[in-house]
Amino acid sequence: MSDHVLDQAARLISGTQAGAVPVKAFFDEPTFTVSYVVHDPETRHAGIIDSVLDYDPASGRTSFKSADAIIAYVQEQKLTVEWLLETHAHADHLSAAPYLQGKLGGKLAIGAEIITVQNIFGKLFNAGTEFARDGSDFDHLFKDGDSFQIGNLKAMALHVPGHTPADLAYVIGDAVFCGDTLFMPDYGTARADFPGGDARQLFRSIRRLLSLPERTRIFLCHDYKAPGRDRYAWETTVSAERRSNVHVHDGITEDEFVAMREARDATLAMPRLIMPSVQVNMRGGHMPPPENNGIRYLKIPLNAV
Ligand SMILES: N[C@@H](CCC(=O)N[C@@H](CS)C(=O)NCC(=O)O)C(=O)O
Ligand SMILES: [Fe+2]
Repeated sequence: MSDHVLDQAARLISGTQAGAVPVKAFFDEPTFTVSYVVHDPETRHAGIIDSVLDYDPASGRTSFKSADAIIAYVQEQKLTVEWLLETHAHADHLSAAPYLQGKLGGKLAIGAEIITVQNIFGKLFNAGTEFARDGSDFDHLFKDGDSFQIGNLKAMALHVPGHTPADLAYVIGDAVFCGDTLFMPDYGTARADFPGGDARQLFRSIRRLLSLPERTRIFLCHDYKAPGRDRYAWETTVSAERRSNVHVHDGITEDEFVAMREARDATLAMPRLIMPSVQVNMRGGHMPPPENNGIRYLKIPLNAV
């Protein structure tokens, strides 16, 4: 089946010199999340991908050490932030995008299917009518194949649903920020059992990414290490994933993947921060409105997930 969007992404990657796009990673060990700053060396315009707001669930306190490290890098490198890009509404950490936007500017973007996710979680958290569920908590919604620029750098959004309905991968030069689809070859793939998740869709999204040029650099959203590996890692290539990803290397069929993924997902506990994360991230990282005492609260639905 021809896939014009993917052909266009492949051309973008092939037309970028290897290593020409600087990518800086920030690893948050409490949530195993990797955030990135990617920039155009000519204009020094930048994008920040999947930032983390520090959150202590015991005290209900938010803090900014992780986000401030990104701000320090942006300032030291004299970058102008053009985009705050979310690969999806994360279920394991709160997004720092609104905090970063307040300090650095930039447009906050996510996939257009976020509206589906907002409806699912808006219902679960019984959000009031102040929660619009139309994507307006974000500045921009990307659809599959949408092009954009970071300075003079060419970039594209690819819709890669499965982990959640709204997942995007961002192709920026020869770098692909794949969100929660692939993990390191020795760890495998993301889970597909969150509300709206689908293992079959995830397989198709992953195989689509793996048909990009072999040398494509892939930057992951998480690393949990893997049995026998004692260091975190978050950068791989299409070639390495096709050769050796334990869940989806070349030759694994869709049915084999789905059976494996569903069996494995049945053994996984919910992420430690799922409840705070989804009710904040469905609002683009904004906190729920304050109650009449001026305090903002997060809810926990009992026996509902
Ligand atoms: N232990 C982690 C697990 C987080 C988790 O479930 N991560 C998702 C991505 S949001 C995943 O795909 N995990 C795959 C796995 O744990 O094998 C936590 O509590 O935060
Ligand atoms: Fe995720």
